[in-house]
Amino acid sequence: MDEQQRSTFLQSASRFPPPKGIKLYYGTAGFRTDASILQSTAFRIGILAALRSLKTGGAVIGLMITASHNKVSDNGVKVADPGGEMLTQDWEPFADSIANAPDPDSLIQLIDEFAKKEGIPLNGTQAAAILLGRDTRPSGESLVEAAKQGICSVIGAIVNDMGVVTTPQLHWMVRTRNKDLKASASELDYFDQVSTSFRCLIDLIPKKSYHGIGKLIVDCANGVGGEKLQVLKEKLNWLDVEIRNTGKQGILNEQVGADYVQKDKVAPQGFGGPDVGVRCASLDGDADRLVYFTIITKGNNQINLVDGDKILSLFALFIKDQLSILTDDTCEYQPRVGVVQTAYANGASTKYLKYLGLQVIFTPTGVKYLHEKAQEYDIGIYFEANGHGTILFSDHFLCWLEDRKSTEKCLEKKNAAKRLWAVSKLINQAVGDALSGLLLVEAILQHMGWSVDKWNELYHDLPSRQVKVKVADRTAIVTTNAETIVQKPPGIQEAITALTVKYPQGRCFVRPSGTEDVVRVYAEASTQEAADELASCVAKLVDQFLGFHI
Ligand code: G16
Repeated sequence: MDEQQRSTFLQSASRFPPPKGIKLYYGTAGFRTDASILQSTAFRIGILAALRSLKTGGAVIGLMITASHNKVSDNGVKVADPGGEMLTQDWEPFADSIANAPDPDSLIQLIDEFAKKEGIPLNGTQAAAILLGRDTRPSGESLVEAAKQGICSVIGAIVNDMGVVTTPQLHWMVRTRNKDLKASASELDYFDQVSTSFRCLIDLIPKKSYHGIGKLIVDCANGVGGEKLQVLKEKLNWLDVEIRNTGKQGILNEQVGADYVQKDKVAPQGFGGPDVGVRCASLDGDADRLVYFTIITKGNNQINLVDGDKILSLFALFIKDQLSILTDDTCEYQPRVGVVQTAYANGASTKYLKYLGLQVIFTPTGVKYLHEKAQEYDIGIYFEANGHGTILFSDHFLCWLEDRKSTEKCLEKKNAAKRLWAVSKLINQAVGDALSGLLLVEAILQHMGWSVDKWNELYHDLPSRQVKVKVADRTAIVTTNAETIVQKPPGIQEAITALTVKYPQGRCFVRPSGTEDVVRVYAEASTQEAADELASCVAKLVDQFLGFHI
């Protein structure tokens, strides 16, 4: 690094001292913790984003300030790589080390060493471009400012602040700017693309199977999704959607949103008796997760949950149907379809997907792992049970599809090709996106003429329960085998297995959360009582091994 760069770093870094006595980790989805201690992290990850752009030949890199489903007082910093996907895992150790560097001198030394090792020019000869976005958290503005100072301390880096956007919108803009070389790919372009492709799918519904499927009510977690869904509603002239929990009154993610609905299996605040039987959906705080539900009876908040596994199954079924119209055994090219899940996937969903003849692969929790796996297929569909997921299409498949779309003589086949093409444009191929996912669910339900109940009947979930346990140090838990087995501390896995085998169809695992300071426990069994009991016994076990009393 040259002298000018060194002194610029020195000056700006001294304004952002790291919090004392706290170790920061790059977790499941970037850094996430109480917003009050994140200023130095935002600044330093701003530098990292600029370095990443330099390393990738000046590609646009995204930096999002969000803590997604976490409570409003938390915030977070995550980086989007040139394809719009999460930052390459190779750079996570560097992110950890610069976030924890105790002073400006050690920070600059780490940057210098890393830049040399990676061959990153730090002499102002190359330009770097960063897109910045944030969710609606009150702490977002000052963290964006800190990130900007980090970015601009790298000589030659240019920052473009997109303001308040959903996380998937920012990832989409990064991907589109790099992939389609659309220098200006903006939020407006995002809305245009998803609404046009949604309309295209609706126009392709064979008239005989077209049924109105009634009203949809969407809980927006009091986050950014509310105002963005309103834009889509107006663009689509879509009168049958009611938007609730837009943040004008309630608190972000507090008893609202996809995480609350999926984990607690209850209706969010603002929903009640009059909504019984109506198709409802929940987004999370930054609109990267989506689940559906219906309220069962008046007078309590019990729901039928239609989670990420069911969304995955619906998408997989639709894609499989369209592919079977388009190809037969004589076809030279047989696209490879892969489905990616995590240990949280309900056992019944995996069984159903295998029954459809699909290949199912498991990865650890975190879209960074699922996305990477899904990229290995012509069509890779990934979803976490919590509603985070998307569909990826290979370039090779899209070329083939484009050709079929224009040359196909048979109308039915041509339309199947057009549908798959529209799906590839509607779905956000950068990352899981609640808004584009919701439009795809709505289009498929209309295509099938299905109610939400009919959709929910695809298979019956095994009863399950998730609980969180506060422990002294969650990193003491080390897992393996896509997080299904605990390696450390010794003895705990044997104890979990001994409890699990007592329950018919029992399955249970524990893992440290990468976004909250807790250990998560998941249990499945043949009855709800059994799943609840197993989860609670294993939670006690975790507390015995790792609780504060030790
Ligand atoms: C993030 C990740 C998801 C992950 C979730 C929970 O979601 O993007 O892939 O499933 O955290 O992670 P953990 O169980 O490690 O806390 P979000 O919506 O919060 O960004």
